Amino acid sequence: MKRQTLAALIAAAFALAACNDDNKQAATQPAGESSTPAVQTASAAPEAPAQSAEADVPVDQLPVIDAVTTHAPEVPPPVNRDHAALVKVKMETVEKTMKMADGVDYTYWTFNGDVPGQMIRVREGDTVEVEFSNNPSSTVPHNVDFHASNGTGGGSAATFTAPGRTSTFRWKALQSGLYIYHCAVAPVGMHVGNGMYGLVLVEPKEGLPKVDKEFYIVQGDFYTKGKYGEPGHQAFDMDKAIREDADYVVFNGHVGAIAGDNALKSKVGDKVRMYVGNGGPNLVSSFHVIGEIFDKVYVEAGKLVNENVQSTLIPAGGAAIIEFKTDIPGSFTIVDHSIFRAFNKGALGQLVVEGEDHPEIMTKKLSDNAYQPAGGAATGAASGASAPAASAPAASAPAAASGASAPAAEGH
Ligand SMILES: [Cu+2]
Repeated sequence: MKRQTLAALIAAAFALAACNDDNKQAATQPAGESSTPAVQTASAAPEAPAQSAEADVPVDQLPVIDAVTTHAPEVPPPVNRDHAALVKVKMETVEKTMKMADGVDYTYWTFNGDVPGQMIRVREGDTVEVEFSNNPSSTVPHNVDFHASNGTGGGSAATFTAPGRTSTFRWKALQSGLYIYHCAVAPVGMHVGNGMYGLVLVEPKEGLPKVDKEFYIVQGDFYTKGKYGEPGHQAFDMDKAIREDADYVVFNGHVGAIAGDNALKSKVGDKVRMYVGNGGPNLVSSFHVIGEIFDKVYVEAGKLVNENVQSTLIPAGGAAIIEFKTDIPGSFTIVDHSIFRAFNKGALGQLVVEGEDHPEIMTKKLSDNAYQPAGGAATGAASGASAPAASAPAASAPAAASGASAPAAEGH
């Protein structure tokens, strides 16, 4: 079954690659909606043409903006516009050897030099012009499929680009949401499995509510010849990938990318928004922050909002927008709650929250005494030496360094 699927994908990708005249420019389509005035003040963007409605502004009359793109975990600033624009985005595919974990190197295939690729933020109704370059040092062609677009292959035929070439194409952001983009050159699973994915946020016309902190996180699974933590340069293992037998499951491409010195940071009382994607190629994420309840989840990054969520599913090739207020200080461990992935395969990060303590929300341990079952003698010795380690913060030991024997001390 998997092999049949792979064969179908390969066939589809070749068909797309051969179909270069399929490059329809969705920009000519009418937006079909009147504008909703934004509450924000105007940005430094060029003045929009005077208009009472946004529909039917020809693409050559749109103001032109160079996209502000960011490497994870940074998020581009809010769009702050009340009109459509032609947003120019530069993407470069680079094959690059980087650290997967301590002592472990891997030759990633990247958009703009890291995994995930840079985050792109546009507004519903914008036309996005992509200048897509494949670095001359690349060994294979690459392309990009924008899940945020409507059109055959998400632009994969239009952007199919040999090493040392540059392609451009345009697509119109018809629908708001948070969307994966990924390479779709055959074998697709290998390109995605080597790290070729990132996120596009298409803000609704009225913008998103203001928050204090925003973070960009993408989970991915990796398949290496050696097992987890085996030192040296590790090659991609196609057989393990087909079996979905991941050696590494990580946030932002590398073990420890958002843990330890790289932990995410906020303050008590902050409203935090996480833009979380899952590049796959195979595994569905049970995304969870230990010690936090998600106040809001934009389910599958669409318009459905769920509240008071503990863990949210993020499909491979999908995303979620997660919001919560930080109530008390501490280190909040970010995991895929398919929990061996967190403590044995790398899917572990931290949000470190600083500020005033609030013991009315959660106390520290108030007492630790010998346990005396009803009618029985006291068991256990004096407190202290026998105290369990379970209260130690899990955050102190990212799986990055400690490998397969990562600690069990984890409090929910
Ligand atoms: Cu590729």
